[in-house]
Amino acid sequence: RLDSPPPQQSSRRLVQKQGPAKRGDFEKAPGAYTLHWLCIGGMRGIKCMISETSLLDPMEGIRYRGRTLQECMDQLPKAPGSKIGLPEASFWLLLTDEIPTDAEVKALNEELHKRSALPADVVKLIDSIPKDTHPMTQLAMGLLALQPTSEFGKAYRSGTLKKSEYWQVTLEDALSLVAKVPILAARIFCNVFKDGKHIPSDPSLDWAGNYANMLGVNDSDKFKDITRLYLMLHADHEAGNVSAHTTHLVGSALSDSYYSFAAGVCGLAGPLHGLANQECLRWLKNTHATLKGQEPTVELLTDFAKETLASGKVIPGFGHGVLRNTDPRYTIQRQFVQENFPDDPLAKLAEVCFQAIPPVLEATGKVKNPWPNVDALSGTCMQHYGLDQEDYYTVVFAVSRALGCTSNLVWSRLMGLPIERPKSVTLDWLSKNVK
Ligand code: FCX
Repeated sequence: RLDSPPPQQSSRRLVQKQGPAKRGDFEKAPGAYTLHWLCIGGMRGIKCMISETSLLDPMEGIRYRGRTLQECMDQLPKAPGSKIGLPEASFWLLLTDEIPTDAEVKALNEELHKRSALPADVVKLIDSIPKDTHPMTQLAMGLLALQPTSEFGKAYRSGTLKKSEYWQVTLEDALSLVAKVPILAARIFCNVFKDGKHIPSDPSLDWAGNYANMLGVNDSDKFKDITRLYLMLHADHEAGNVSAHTTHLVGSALSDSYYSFAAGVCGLAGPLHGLANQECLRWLKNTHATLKGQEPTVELLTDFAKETLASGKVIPGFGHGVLRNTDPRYTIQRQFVQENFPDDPLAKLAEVCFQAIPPVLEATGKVKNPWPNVDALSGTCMQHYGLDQEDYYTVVFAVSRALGCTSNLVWSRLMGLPIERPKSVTLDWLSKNVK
């Protein structure tokens, strides 16, 4: 029975006591599971969606169209002098299952630049938002303000759009949304953190390099590179994560790409998902300040981690709903850190966290994956180059996630997927109907 759960226990822990509810075992022995677990366990492991663009393996991490992130890094076209696979090339890959040539990425970039201007009314709206509104709220508002530009919305309203043509106008929207989102995001940054001084878009730059440039915090090639890396690594993480799933769910009602991705962005703003990178840098900065110049050690960091757990909080940047290993996105960022700024104080601290935190989480006996995820380092990388306004970090994540979420919408329309409508039950139904 689920009645009167002790308040200190999560519903999942209570359910776990009742059956063999160990994640991953569902595939091996579905009959051994109770419906309790499926309904209350956050739907882990239930295969119920199609995502053509990427697939997440618990041990080796995400593959974009069958390619590991390292393979993407090696194979995707690069900006002159850079070693980072371009994120807009990964957009092409996610959409088409093909690695684009240099000429194709150049053409894509030209197309994106052509579509990138924000309508004057959207600029006016963004500029009028109070500066203390969280940047993610501003981003969601900006995306909704762009919704009237949706080609899908206009074509659907005209009454002449056939089902077989949905994907084409959705592709138009995907291209325009991806083109506009860095311009919108940079405008929000400069309004909030740069007294409204804006740097114009530079059509000679690639999609991510131009975004980095418009932020106006650092004009070095290294900052452009870390931005390219960030945007390439965060582009897609199959369809079950909150932002991708929300975008897909809302899109399944034939809401256009702007409505759908704005909803996904609201999900990304949650601290258990995209906001974890902001929370993680905050945690590192607080720990660094508390150390008052002492060299971080595994012993000290173990104590800090235990204190965080004891205060009832999660340790941001660690754990994952699917991964059961160190996130390869973390590993690739760590390599960048070690090649470029191993002596940065927060990078050194993050390195000690890598040793200290997993054993603390393992010792709880409940954390399925004690290893670091992408958020454990992404903020550390950005702050090194001067982007240290952690409230803004999830916006950078969102700019990247636009690539995967909009690609998925195009494929949902291509496959003619129906509206999503799973079944819910009540606690009373559960207690009466499960073994
Ligand atoms: N610190 C403390 N407790 C943690 C933890 C962490 N880093 N990770 C998991 N746990 C706890 C859970 O809160 C849960 O406790 P409960 O049963 O008392 O509710 C228990 O361990 C089992 O959770 P688990 O099955 O391992 O993990 P979930 O799939 O439920 O949750 C997230 C996965 C990512 C939400 C969880 O690990 C977490 O909160 N991590 C910290 C926040 C974070 O880094 N999020 C970013 C994830 C990712 F990269 C992204 O989506 O962007």
